[in-house]
Amino acid sequence: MRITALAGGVGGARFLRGLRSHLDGLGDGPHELTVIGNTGDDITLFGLRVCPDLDTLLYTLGGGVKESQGWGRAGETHVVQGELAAYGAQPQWFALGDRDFATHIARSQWLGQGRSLSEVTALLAQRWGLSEQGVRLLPMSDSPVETHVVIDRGDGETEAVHFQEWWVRHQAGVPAQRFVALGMDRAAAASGVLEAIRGADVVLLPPSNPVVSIGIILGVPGVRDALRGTAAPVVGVSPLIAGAPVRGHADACLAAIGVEASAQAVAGLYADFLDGWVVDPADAECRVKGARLAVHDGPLLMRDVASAAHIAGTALDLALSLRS
Ligand code: FO1
Repeated sequence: MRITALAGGVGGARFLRGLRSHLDGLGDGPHELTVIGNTGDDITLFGLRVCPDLDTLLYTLGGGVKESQGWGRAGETHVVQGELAAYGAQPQWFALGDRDFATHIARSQWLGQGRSLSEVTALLAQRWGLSEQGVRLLPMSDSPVETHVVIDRGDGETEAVHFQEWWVRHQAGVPAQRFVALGMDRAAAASGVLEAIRGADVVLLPPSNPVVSIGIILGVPGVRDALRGTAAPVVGVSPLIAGAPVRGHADACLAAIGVEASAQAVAGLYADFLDGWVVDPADAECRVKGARLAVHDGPLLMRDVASAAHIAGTALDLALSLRS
């Protein structure tokens, strides 16, 4: 079975690790999983290109992630960061560990040699054994797209800051007026992205942030049309439970675009292509025009691989029921 997923950071990575586990349990492989990763979070720091969502997907699927925080490397140290701070090098609000730095150095070296982000991502994925798992990780685009956030400075002025500064330095605590995906007007879908959507047997939307992760991928030219046109059922998993995000600041992001923080409202953002929607029992009364609802038979919380696998199984079963 060819499965394609659009994914952001921690929620997307944990869901896909669960999906891999669920597919292994089915024992009827091989299944090809193509993951289209959000690159709107990407940022250049200390002259290095950092791709937080792609790295979170690599580390989580590859078994190297720091489990308690969902991003960054397990067993990490921060010697280099301490030395940078000693020199007063900025910024210091974004934690970069020594092992993580190697990823950014390798990526920046290969990009500097003229390789595309897709090629670089494939090289990094080799080290993490993704192809052995039948997983192909594609950036949504090979040209740079950066999400910036227009915030109120408080003195009546507005200011645009990089998404990571809003997300990490301000912890999304400063009201966001709107999000701007810089570079999207010049971005083309990376090779294989649109084909992976059109040629899939199933398309899944993990419980990633609907505004700054899934929403950014949907902004890549051709992606939304491919989702509308694919013969594959498109099934998503709600990132909200009873109006609250499972983690992160999805509610602050939804408020910024004037959308209610509910499972129903998020499904409404995908209404033009969504065929199925998986919700927590607390949201059983959710109604989505044109999409079939599956109420998960337990909390929609991915506490561990097993619970993520169970949720992925619910989403996959809903998709397969929509195919037949
Ligand atoms: N998130 C934080 O809350 N604080 C950090 O200092 C931080 C550093 C960081 C470094 C590398 C990386 O790949 C991710 C990092 N994240 C950090 C997470 C990141 O901001 C978010 O996971 C995504 O960008 C949003 O999905």
